[in-house]
Amino acid sequence: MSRNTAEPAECNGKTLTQRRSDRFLNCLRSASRVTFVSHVNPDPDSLGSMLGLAHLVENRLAKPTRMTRDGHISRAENRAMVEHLEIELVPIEEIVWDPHEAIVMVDSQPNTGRHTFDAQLHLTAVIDHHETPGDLDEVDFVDVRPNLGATCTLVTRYLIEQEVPLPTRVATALFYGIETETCGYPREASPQDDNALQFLYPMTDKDLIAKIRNARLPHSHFECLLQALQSSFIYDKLIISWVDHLPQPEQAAEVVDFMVRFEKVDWAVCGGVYRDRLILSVRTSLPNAQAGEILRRVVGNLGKAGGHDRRAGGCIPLPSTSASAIDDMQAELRRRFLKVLKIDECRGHRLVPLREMLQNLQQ
Ligand SMILES: [Mn+2]
Repeated sequence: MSRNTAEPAECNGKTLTQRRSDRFLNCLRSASRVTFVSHVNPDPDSLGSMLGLAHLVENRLAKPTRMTRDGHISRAENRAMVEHLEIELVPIEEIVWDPHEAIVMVDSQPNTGRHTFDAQLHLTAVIDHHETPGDLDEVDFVDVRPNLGATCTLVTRYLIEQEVPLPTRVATALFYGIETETCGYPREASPQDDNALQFLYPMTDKDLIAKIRNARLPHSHFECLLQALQSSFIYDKLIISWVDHLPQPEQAAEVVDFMVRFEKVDWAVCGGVYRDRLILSVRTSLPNAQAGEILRRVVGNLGKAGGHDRRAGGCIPLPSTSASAIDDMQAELRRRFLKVLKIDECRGHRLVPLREMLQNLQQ
C-alpha cells in the first residue's frame, strides 16, 4: 500500500474500511484549493486545527490552502500565538470564494450564531468537538466528537493516521490548542487529549509556548478585571459579574476563568457589553453540570448560546445600548439564571462591599 496518497487501502483487490482521515482527504480530491474557516474570534484550538489540517492537505494532496479569520483575535495569548507561529490568516470578509474550492469548518458548526460569513456557503467538511448542534445536513463530511476536549486532538489523530511528519511550528500550534482547551480548570479532557499532548510535546518549541502562555497584557485587561470585581454579586453558589464595556469579547471568558476559582461559589457568570451585544460566559466547578445546556435555556430566544459540560458562552443582541436597556437585560438574565439553577430569588450580596471600595479609594 502506498503511503504517499490518500487512496483507500487495498488488500487482494478489496477496499478496506476507510479511516476517517482517508474519507476527509477523499472528499477534498476534486477541489482546486482548500480554505479553512472557524468561529468568530478564533481561539488556539481553531488556529491549531486550521494549521494542522492545512499541513495535512498540503502534504497529502499537494493542494493550495488558506486559513481565515472571522472577526478579530484580541486575547493577548491568542495574538501572541499568531505572531510567534507566523500563522497567516485572511480576514473572512476579504475572501473571494472560488466555486471549485472546498471549504472546511473547524472547531464550530454551521448556523450556530458563531460566524459572520454567508450561511449559504457550501461546506465540504466540518470537524469539531462541540455539542452545539449545527445544520450539518448539506455537509459532505462530518466528524464531530463531543467527547474530545479539543478539535486539535482530532486533527493530531488525522496527522498520525496519515503518517505526516510534523514540523515544530505545527506541533507547537496543536499542542497549545489542546493545552488551552483542556488544562484549565474545570478540566474537560479525555484520554485521547492527553495522548495527543504526550505525542506532540517532544516536537514542540517550549520557549515559544512559554512566551505565548505569558503574553504581555494590555491596560484594558486590568481595567476590565477591576470593573468585574467591583460589580460582582453573589447569589448563594452563583457569582455574576457585569462589565459595561468589554475591551474584547473574549475577556468575558477571562473574567469567569478567574472568578470560578472563588471557593464559595460553584457557578461563575460574566456578562459584558461589546458593541451592540451582550457577551455571556459561564464556568462551573461542578461535574456533569451541562453548562452549555443551562446557558441555552437561560438565553432562550434572546440570542445564541452553547458550550460544554462546564464551560459555556453566549451572545445576545441588545435592542439598545442605553444604560436602562442594559440594566433591563441584566435583570432578566439574573432572574433566569436563578430560576434555572434553582436558587431562591434573593438580593444577593457584593463580592466587595461598597463601603470597602470607598475606603480603598480614600486611602
Ligand atoms: Mn475547541
